[in-house]
Amino acid sequence: MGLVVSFAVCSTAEVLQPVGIKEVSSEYNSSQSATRAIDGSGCSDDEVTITTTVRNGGPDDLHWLSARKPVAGQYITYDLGMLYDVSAIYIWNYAFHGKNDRGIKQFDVMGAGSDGLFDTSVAQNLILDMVHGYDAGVAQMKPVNAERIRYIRIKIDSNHGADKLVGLSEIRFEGTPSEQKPLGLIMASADMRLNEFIISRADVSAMVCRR
Ligand SMILES: [Ca+2]
Repeated sequence: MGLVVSFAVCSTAEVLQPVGIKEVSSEYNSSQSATRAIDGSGCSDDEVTITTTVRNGGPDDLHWLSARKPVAGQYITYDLGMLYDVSAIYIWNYAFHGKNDRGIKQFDVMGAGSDGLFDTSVAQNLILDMVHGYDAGVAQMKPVNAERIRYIRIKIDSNHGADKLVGLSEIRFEGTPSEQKPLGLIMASADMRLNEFIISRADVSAMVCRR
C-alpha cells in the first residue's frame, strides 16, 4: 500500500509591474505624474527586469516627482491587481542632472489586502542611495516578506537633501500569486520510512520558492 505525501508547488517569483496607482500624495505636474514610475518610461528594455537600466538626465517625463511640499509623509501607493506574496522591492531612484538630491533616502513600506486597509507594516526605515543624473542606473533591491498584498505603499521619510521635492524613476516588485499554490501529490512506496517525509509544508515551500 502506497504512502501519499502532499507538498506545495510554487511558481518562481516573478517581477511584478503594478497595474495602476491607487493613491499619490502629490504630483509636481501632469508630465511627472505617479504613473511615470510604473510605465517603463526611461527604461532600457521593453520588458523591465531587475537588470534593466533607467536613463536619467533626459526629459522630465521619466519619473514621478512630488509637488513642492514637505518631503516627510509624501507617499505613492501601487495596485498589483491581485493578491501577491511580495518578496522584494526594486526601486530606480530619482536622478536628474543637478537634482539628484530629490531622490528618496529613507522610506517605509505599508501593505494592504483586497480591502485596501493599510494595517500591515511591511518594512520600516529602508535606505536608498543617491544616484547620478548621467548614469543609466540599475535598481536598488530591498528584500521584504509580505503575504497576501494587493496594495503597497511607499511612504517617504526623507530625500537626499533637496528642499521639498522627492521622486523616483521606476519601481517593480517581486513576488508570487498568493492564491496559486496548488498542492502536488507524490506516491511513495510502502517500504520507505515515514520520518523521511516529516517535512513541514513551510519548509518545502521555502525550498521550491526561493531562487
Ligand atoms: Ca519611469
